[in-house]
Amino acid sequence: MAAQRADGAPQDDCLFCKIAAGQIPATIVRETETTVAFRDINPQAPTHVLVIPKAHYRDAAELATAAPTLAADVLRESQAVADEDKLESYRVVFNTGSGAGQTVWHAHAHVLGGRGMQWPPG
Ligand code: IU
Repeated sequence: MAAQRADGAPQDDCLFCKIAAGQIPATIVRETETTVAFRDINPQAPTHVLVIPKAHYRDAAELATAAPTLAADVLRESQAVADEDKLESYRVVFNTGSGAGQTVWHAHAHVLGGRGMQWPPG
């Protein structure tokens, strides 16, 4: 049976869908018609903001395949967050899959900045 095509519909059991809908509080730093950016509850840098599409896609790969314009919105908003926090340089991370550390299955960009960064990341 073919996998069901991702359509961005909200998922009842998704925390980030609830944040996007305003049903769960978050420290929101930016909002557009298609995206929300909010501070991570467990920050790993002075700036640690998550940028999410309001529509539900399980990870960055699914988002990019099913809704490439929306994926571009997420990247554009990552730059806007960096501008707001006056970051000259910053890192954007999409943990994709549990082996890479993904724990929330709604696509999100981590925007990290305000301190020195190591390469390679851990
Ligand atoms: P990950 O890439 O899926 O591991 O990132 C999930 C992030 O979501 C992680 O950094 C958490 O601290 C963050 N987070 C949050 O900001 N608010 C929440 O209610 C929950 C997780 I659950």
